Amino acid sequence: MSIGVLQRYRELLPLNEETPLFSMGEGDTPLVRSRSIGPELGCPDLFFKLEGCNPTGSFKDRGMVVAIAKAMEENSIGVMCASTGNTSASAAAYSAYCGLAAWVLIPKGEVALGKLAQAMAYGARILLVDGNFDAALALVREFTQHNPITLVNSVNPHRIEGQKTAAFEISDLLDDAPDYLFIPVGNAGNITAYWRGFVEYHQLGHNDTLPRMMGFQAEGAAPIVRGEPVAFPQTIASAIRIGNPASWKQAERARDQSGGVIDAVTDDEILEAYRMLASREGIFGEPASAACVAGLLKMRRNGLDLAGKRVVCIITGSGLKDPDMAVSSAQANTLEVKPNLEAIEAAIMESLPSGNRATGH
Ligand code: AN7
Repeated sequence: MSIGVLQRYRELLPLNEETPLFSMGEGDTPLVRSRSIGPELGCPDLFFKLEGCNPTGSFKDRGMVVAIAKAMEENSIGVMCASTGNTSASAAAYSAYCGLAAWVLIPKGEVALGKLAQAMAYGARILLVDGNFDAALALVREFTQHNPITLVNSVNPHRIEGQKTAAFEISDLLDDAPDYLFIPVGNAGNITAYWRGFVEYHQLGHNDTLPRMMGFQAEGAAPIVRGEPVAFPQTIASAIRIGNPASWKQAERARDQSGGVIDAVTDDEILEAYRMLASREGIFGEPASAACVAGLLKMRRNGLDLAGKRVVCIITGSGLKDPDMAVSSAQANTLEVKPNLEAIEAAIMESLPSGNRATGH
């Protein structure tokens, strides 16, 4: 049986005797050493934390298990969230497991297909809002203030508490904090959670050091970088298409206290990192996740010295969440062939790396 976040970090979470302890297998995700990008950047100690390996395919499950356990403890009848997709998938799954009702508000036409499919399959009530994520979150905050339904967006402090456990796992595996933590920023809950986790582990004496927090927004949805809300956020990375992050101030604090940065990367840079991660590392993250790798490549280009540094990139969600993006961004890898051996041989010869062609037969 999976131990899960609640039991494993019981002492470091806001739990009591009344809180039910359960797990769908969240947490304890892989930390994989880079074999290609790291060495190329002069950074042999580059690691990817694969949060897509959580039960619903994103980091949200770490926080959701705590938020839902607390909702159960408080005898809540149901939960509600606004979402660019992953929060809704996670809320829907954990609610199904616990027998709670779930209502999710989703910006109509802006959520990746896999995430919508999950929320539907898990039986959540889906309200398609003719507006963006920020508008949907404002509605959920307002509604849950006046109704006995638990808000499970990251403005619910239990979400942040659960998500901080990823920082504990990284620290345990590396025997200290890394030098740099690269992470995508949308509503800014996760960067807040990681910073809290590292600070707590430091205060407890488990870590000697603290990482620099390196957060990356998409250029068309970069309110923290610009210093003002973005009314109509735009980016291909739909998970982080957010114009007015709820944890804005906490993210700035994490940046400033850690001596880090919050910067922006373009959609082209995100797509380049997205393809590179999958085709050269075998790690299929979603576009929003690739934003932090794009950020790493950008910082390196701008002269950041990574020699001797330990660097972790948080791959926040699975690439399978957004199949349309995967297919459209790798079209060139498919080839139609006639169903005969000659056609197959011709196609293979055509696509062999040029050095191997002579020895192909
Ligand atoms: C894959 O699901 O906001 O900065 O509603 O799905 O903590 O918001 C998702 C955000 C990064 C940004 N990577 O994290 C939602 C939602 C992925 C994400 C982020 C999200 P935060």
